[in-house]
Amino acid sequence: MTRRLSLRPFRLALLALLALPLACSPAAPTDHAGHGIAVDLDPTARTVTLEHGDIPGLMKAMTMTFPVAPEVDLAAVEKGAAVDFEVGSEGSTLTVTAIEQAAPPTP
Ligand SMILES: [Cu+2]
Repeated sequence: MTRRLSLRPFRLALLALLALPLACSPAAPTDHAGHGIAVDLDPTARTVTLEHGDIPGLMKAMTMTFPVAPEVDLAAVEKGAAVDFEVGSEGSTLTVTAIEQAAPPTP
């Protein structure tokens, strides 16, 4: 009983240490790369609505609105443009951590 209680703070500290690198790194290994169309952009609310294809390991193709990370420059993306993006998770929230207009297809 006493022993289990004394281990608890240590275990919590260890968990916090393990979580730190994931929370701080912009290109964390939990980021998933996706491709789609930026059907809507809201620079004020800092959201982007993406009609995206399959994101392997994360979700199937769908249209959905994501919050955008503070470091992302939404002005670099035009509404309706084809985009490449990355989705990371901050806590339980999926967030776009990088987005850029896709290069036009080469003939
Ligand atoms: Cu989705």
